[in-house]
Amino acid sequence: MSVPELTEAEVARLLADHPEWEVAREGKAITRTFRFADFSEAWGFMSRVALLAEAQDHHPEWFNVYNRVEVTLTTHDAGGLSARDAKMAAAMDGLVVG
Ligand code: H2B
Repeated sequence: MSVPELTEAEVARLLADHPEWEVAREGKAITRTFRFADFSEAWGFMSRVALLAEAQDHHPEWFNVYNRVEVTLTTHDAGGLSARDAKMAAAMDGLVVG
């Protein structure tokens, strides 16, 4: 299934809306490192994201050590960034504020 890749302007907008994220893989992905109080908090976040990922059929790449979760988002079906990554980044940001 083919998904449209974000334009440069759309990527700029994504970064403006989500300043904690940065571009990786020569513009093909975005990354953010989340830090929590401890492993339990980190795993709780990952569990919530896992449910979102299944619901959205869009899955993060991530690396966890204790309280740290390094997330990379990209869309294989687009060969780069798509609206799915923007949506997932927004959802993840929403889980760690408020
Ligand atoms: N996750 C991510 N990050 N990118 C995709 O292109 C993708 C996915 N595609 N999860 C989905 C699943 C696809 O492989 C299935 C078949 O819908």
